[in-house]
Amino acid sequence: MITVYPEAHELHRGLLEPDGDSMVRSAECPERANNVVAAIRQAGLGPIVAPTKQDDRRFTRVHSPDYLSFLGSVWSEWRAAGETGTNARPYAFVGAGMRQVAVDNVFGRLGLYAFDATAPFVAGSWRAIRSSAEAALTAADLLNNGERQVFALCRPPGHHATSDQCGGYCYLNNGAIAAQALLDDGTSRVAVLDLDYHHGNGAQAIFYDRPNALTISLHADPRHEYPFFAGFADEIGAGDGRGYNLNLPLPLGTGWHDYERALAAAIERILAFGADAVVVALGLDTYRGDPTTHFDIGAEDYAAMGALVGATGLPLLIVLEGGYAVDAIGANTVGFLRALEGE
Ligand code: SP5
Ligand code: ZN
Repeated sequence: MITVYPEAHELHRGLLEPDGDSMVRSAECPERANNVVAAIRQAGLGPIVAPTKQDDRRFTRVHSPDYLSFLGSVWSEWRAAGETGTNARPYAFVGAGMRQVAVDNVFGRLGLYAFDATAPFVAGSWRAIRSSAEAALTAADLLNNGERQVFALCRPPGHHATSDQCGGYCYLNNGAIAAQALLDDGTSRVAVLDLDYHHGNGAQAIFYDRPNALTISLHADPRHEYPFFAGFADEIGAGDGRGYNLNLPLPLGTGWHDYERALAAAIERILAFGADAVVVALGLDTYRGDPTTHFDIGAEDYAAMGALVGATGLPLLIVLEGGYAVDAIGANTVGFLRALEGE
């Protein structure tokens, strides 16, 4: 299996997140992707290639042009405003009844284009963000050229990003951009299967009214877990897309036995839909050793998970999402990917 690895991810470093009264090192750190690529190399999983340069137009199939331009300029605008820190982040958001308007002030725009405070910008962020999405697009092109399974080792992750907002460590929705590219280049029906611990609110929102993109997410129940305000079972799609979004919220503490049943239901729906390709948003934060989450999936279960997904026999584009047990993320990812190929 080919891995597309955007080494520019390392420029997105030194990220901070709020914890209690302090700002601490973000759980979303460069060591995550470094450990995954090292494990893939060590396992001899296949070639590791760099992403190819991509035109903005492939991003704006999913994201608004004004949001894309914000991502490219926010760091320098924030510095130009006299800020001297290392992490640019919003402190004000658009509340209910307020104006959703792109104002001149950079803090206003930071708040407009974000839904939470955990997607900060550092000096190198934009190059890393762009490169991560380019990895997903490169993987889509490889799939279109006949590869059956491709892994986009994306960092930063993407599945929380909507058409015009960052949040949850995500900026561009790598998986949705790849799914749209597949549709644009000849795939009739694409499924996005989100296996991250957190609800895949980004792809859900982006494809909510579309019947040719089936979005499915298995995740911790939003009544108890981030992102809190999306991911409920009654979100089924709208308009022409009604019936083409499936949320499978699971209780905190869910282990492989119950996860497997939900995954089997998801796969059944994908096959009934008649998907021509599947984008898998692979989060390794379902792992029982993850320091930020509350599922009970063991290291050995990732092989069973991969085998179930691989048994669909469909072309698969795997994008990396979360996973914060830095020392285990490599082995867990390789466990999943190896089993996909039916090894
Ligand atoms: C891609 C992905 O997995 N994003 C997950 C984002 C979840 N963010 C949770 C942030 C938790 C903040 N820490 C709260 C500390 C309370 N003591
Ligand atoms: Zn997650």
